[in-house]
Amino acid sequence: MKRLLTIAGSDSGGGAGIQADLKTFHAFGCYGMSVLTVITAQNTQGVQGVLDLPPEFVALQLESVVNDLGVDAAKTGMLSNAEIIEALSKTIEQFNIPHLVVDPVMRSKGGHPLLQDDAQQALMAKIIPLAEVITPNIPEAEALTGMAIKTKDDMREAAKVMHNLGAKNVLLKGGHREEDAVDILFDGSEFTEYFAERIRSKNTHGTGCTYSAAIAANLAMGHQLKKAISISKKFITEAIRFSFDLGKGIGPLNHFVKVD
Ligand code: PXL
Repeated sequence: MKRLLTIAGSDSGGGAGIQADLKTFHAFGCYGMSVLTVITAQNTQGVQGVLDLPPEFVALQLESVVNDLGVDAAKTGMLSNAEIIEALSKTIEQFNIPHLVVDPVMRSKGGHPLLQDDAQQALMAKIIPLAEVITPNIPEAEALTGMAIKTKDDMREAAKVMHNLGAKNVLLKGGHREEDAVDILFDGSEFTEYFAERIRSKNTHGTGCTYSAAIAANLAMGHQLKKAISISKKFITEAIRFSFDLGKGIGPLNHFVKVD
């Protein structure tokens, strides 16, 4: 059984963060492990509080997991501050974690900041260069590149700029654009596009977390990146299609869906 690790924040509401990642690993038949960076007090209506864990304790969790169980692939989600990023980057490098998927999480769906402003530089300098693939959405890509991204050409240009930050591959997700929700992968030489029908649902909490966790799981299972992304895209599309109303706000995806 493949051993999957999420390095991310806890969402007490169970829809995003560590909880979404573990549900996704499970859906793909993988063994899930977690390194918590922060604990959020959160529900479908928003984030009521964030408690950052001490950076050395974040790194200690990673050491504990790697030293005993081992890791076949990992993903990062909410990293919150520069000190946590610094501590993690050292440990990730030291242990040579394979198949690292970096979701450069910056804000919750409701707009709550999940990465401190001064931590973006650390994310770019210390974590993104370690990634096999990064999975920014449009607002995150705009923050990482300083560009305004409106058209598909803008997306391609931004993907190139982000590739120069040192990630081996960049998957720029188009879900925030109004027209076609196409995602674009840039591997340093060519572009690949991923289409999916746009499903209108208010229950999309944890979509980015679930997508990046699914990519990590499929990489661990031996799929090439392009295949890992197409399977994962199908998975989130179905998970959104069968998402459900829970709580009064943005409800969760359905992680029980099956894709082949
Ligand atoms: O979807 C980004 C995200 C990541 N991690 C945690 C979150 C959220 C969004 O709410 O709460 C812990």
